[in-house]
Amino acid sequence: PRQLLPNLTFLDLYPPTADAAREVLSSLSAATPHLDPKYFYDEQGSALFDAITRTPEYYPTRTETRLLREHARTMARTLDTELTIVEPGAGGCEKARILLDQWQPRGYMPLEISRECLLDATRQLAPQYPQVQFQAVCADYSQALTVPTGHQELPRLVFFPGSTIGNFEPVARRTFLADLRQLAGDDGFLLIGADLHKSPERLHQAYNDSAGHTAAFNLNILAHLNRRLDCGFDLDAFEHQAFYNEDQQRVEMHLQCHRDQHVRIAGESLTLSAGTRVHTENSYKFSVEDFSRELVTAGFQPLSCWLDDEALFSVHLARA
Ligand code: AVJ
Repeated sequence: PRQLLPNLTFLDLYPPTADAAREVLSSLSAATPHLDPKYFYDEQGSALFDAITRTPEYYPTRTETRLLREHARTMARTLDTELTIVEPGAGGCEKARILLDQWQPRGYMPLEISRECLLDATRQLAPQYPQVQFQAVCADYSQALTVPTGHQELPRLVFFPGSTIGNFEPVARRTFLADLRQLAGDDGFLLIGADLHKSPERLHQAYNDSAGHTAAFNLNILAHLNRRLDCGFDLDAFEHQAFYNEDQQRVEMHLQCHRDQHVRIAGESLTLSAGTRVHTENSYKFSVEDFSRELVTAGFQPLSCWLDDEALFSVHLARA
């Protein structure tokens, strides 16, 4: 790791471009062409996601933020120990700020795939919390959920807000939650956000905001691949689609292709014909009971769960 500030180290495990190219080629060539949602998040994508979180229609971020603010002290009393916070997919670390303010943890380790975003955020944060040791790790946490370990190890609290867990399909979710349990260690904790079932209309609006930020965010996945892998997608040939899939209890996002696209990825050419739909994201919705059961299955003991008045969103605290 590089020492960037007295209390900030930076470890770069950004995945090699060649690996990304092979992965993208194979997922776009599959029977159901798809892309991993992690490709949404380059510098531009993180900025677009930020814009989404400020739209009136997208309730999750502001609801969860309010829950964290309101209950952080109660959480700290329940935890009753010194901690290091580990946050896979930390983005701009906005939510961690709430915990840093109210908990005074000894360490904070954000893992984030967007290097610019991670560096900007931690360079800002570290001087503001001189008593906290910051270990920034640029990594694709979906590849390997391992983190550097130090000597005097404190119990870890794994922080996984935002209902990012909703991106995983049920089987992958079970594995991932078990990985989070490993990451937490035997004396650790998990603080995780899970978006709740609600009316399809409300969900539809949240993923089809009138300002068009969600559409821009969805299309940016191709812009990102153009910038990073020089694929040559024509963004004008694609259209944003988002809808609630009642059977699967998830919001799906797709990019509908209206014109034949000849692109080049990992040295191979690939044609996406007009009418092809590229599946870019699932966002599963949960009930408190089902989600708590999934935590138990992964080896956690649920401690508390907080909901807003409208029961839009849930925040779960569990121990290993
Ligand atoms: C960051 C994955 C939780 O699923 O709601 C927002 C991403 N996609 N609008 C979500 C997203 C479209 C978001 N997560």
